[in-house]
Amino acid sequence: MELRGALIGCGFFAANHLHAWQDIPGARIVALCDRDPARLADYGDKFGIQSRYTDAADLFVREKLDFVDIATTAGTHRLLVEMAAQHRVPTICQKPFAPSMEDAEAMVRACEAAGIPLMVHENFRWQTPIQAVADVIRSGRIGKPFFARVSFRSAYDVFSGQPYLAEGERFIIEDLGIHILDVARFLLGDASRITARTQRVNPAIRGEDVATMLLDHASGATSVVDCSYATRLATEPFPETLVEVDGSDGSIRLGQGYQMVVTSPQGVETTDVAPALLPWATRPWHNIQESVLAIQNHWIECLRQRQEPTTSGHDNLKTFALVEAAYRSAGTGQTIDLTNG
Ligand code: NAD
Ligand code: 89V
Repeated sequence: MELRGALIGCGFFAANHLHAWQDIPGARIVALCDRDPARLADYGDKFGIQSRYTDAADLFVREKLDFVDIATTAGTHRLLVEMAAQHRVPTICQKPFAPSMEDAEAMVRACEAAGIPLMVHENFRWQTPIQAVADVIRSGRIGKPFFARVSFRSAYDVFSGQPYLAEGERFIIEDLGIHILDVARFLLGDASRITARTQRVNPAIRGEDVATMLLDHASGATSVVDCSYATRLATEPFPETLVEVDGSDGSIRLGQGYQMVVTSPQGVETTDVAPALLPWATRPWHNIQESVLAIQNHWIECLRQRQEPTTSGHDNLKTFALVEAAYRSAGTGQTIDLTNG
């Protein structure tokens, strides 16, 4: 049976969702919603979707849906997720999940009470190179990981496509660090403590554009998560996340250009873990674009198998708690303990 979805929020990033939905057999976006009629018309025409709404409340009343994909910015997530829960429509919500922990927890509660699945579109861990690193860790080839560095440093102009990123009081941890912290959790497990420092180098924006974070993981491992949009490099790496993992028996280095070097008792192996360039993708975004297809495929599989998505709302509360704690640490200079509430 074909699964019928609706997409809310026809902005900058939603084009990737819509392209990816077209590539997923057995699922179809049957309706679109955006409060901006021009954007609604543009995406409706481009993707051949005739059912269009400027008011999400109308969409939920009039459409018979198997899921909804919310691709608006964080300020509207709670309202829309609670609306979906009220209509018992399984929901995907873009990151950042919410502007506050209170909102994030309320959304998880609303979906649990309605008995519907909720997945946060936290796609970075679904990138091909990140999955490749996780596969090596899982294989046991490098032994027990005791250290990781997960690093995203760039000077790419993200503000031209997403002008709101220059306007918020918070920037890099909330928008980008959230992905990188999630990757650290994905690779090394949950964190118990975090220490963070932030800087603003670009005077034209309001929030911080550099963040350096130190995490203690429950496993005993330590990680450094560092993010910058103020780093000019010989070859611009956007949007590559670089990873180093040291284990008791070896190491992994995911370097720029999507090259992964694994050193283990079996020797040294270099693998090209570059993402595919999907027909609708454009460099340098293709790594992220491929992960959109991967996470949406995962959602459909989970819906069909009645399984909890790996980045469920419940799981994402832990990534969101790291974001909140990082800002608290940067503000106070203190290490924040995540184990006591
Ligand atoms: P955008 O501002 O370009 O688009 C948001 C759209 O939502 C706008 O067209 C707006 O009119 C519409 N909208 C807002 N409130 C609405 C409502 N109540 N009902 C209907 N429509 C509404 O934003 P964007 O850059 O596309 O980002 C959207 C989200 O995607 C953000 O949360 C952002 O952080 C996230 N994002 C994720 C990734 C990723 O890789 N996961 C990449 C980029 C952006
Ligand atoms: O993935 C994101 O959320 C984007 C970007 C990669 C530009 O930070 O906002």
